[in-house]
Amino acid sequence: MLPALAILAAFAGSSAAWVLPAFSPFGLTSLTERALMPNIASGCSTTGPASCTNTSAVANLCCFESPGGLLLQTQFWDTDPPTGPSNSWTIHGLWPDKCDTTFSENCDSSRDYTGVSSLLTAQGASSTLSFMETFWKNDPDDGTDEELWEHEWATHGTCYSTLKVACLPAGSPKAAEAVAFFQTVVKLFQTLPTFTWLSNQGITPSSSATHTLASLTAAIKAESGFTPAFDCDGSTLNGISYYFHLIGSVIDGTFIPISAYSLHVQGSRVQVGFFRTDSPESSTCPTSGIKYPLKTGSPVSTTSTVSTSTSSAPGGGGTGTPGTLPAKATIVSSSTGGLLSLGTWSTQTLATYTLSGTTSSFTMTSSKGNCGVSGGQFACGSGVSLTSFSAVSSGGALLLASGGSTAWSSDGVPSGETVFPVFTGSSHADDYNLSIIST
Ligand SMILES: *[C@@H]1O[C@H](CO)[C@@H](O)[C@H](O)[C@H]1NC(C)=O
Ligand SMILES: CC(=O)N[C@H]1CO[C@H](CO)[C@@H](O)[C@@H]1O
Repeated sequence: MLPALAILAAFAGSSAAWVLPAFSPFGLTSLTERALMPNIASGCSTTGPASCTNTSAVANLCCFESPGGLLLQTQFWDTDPPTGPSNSWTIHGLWPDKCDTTFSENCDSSRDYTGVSSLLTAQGASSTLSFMETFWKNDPDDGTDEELWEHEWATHGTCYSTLKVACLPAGSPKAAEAVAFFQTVVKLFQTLPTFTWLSNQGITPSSSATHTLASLTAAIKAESGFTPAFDCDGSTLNGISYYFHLIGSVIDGTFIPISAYSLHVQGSRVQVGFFRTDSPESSTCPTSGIKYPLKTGSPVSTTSTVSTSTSSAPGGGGTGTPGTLPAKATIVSSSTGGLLSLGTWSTQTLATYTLSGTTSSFTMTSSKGNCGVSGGQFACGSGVSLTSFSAVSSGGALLLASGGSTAWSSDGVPSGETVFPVFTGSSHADDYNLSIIST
């Protein structure tokens, strides 16, 4: 079996964390880790502000994706003609939307590279290439896979500020940034097993069943913790987009999942706003009667097991593997933003927390002091007494729990300078989960 298939199998069978430093692919075997390691390093810090969440201008756009800081990992479900394995969605691309959901395309024709497969092979990324050959498929009526890869790079890849040639280490080979792009897209896709997530929630392809948009959306949210946008051709499901902000560079930064809502078609692209309430999503699909057709062809094996060793991956970041408590983490809300050092909920640059203990019982501190829950409110500071927390693996995320509950809530949703205290339970107006993201 190809190593690449084994990697997917490892994902399909387990709930690997899907918020990961691009360098740290979810506890793969060391051999695979080496094979998928980017060839170049950005040198960027992993603790800066996430794209689209900064409150003042950030100068170094090699380490801060801008203006395209709203990243969409898009996938296809192509059945007519079928492409890729019968039990996996396939990669469409990774698109940089601006924070207001508009976007640019075809940003630098001088870097419209051809011969992607040769570039990947020449630059030591042949395992990325073999994965792409199975999972990044063009509609044969539209052209070859190579043509789709070239198109995705030229149309979207050239628009990333963090992938400009001037951002690369001196002496990088020509097109090294495109090689890094393909490696990152593959690694991110491997954390987003749409077929398995839907199947885990009882939604499998069928020639007769129909689904509501709400049930499809709820299924992915239950598995991943976040709301994607579905795409349809008429009433037939054919695509999905997962939304991210990015800390650092596309080369080796950390993708922070966010939820999407309120979609409408603009040209062939989807427009999206940010998910702030639990109201139903809209997308390019109708609200009901959605078909998820069978795909003919061969399945990829999901029975083989690959070590899900939780040893820290090279490249600085932890793996974020559920079951392992990171020593340093940011705490990210499933709604928007995350926690500051005083323990308040904010969309500003998140604090780094120090965690000690195990997933079943640990304590937290921030730069302000001890963290704890008192009178139902979470806070950190010099006068705060430590209380014990636990971490619950859910749908690929590691959720912060107090008293065994992963529910948290506040009296409002933060924006700009406005922050809100964080309470245990869901009794306040806006409730959310808090993911522990290794830094
Ligand atoms: C965030 O940083 C980018 C890049 O410097 C800048 O264009 C944008 O205006 C900043 N956003 C805010 C709200 O200051
Ligand atoms: C608001 C929210 O997403 N709440 C979820 C937090 O996690 C628990 C269990 O993992 C879910 O049951 C809640 O719906």
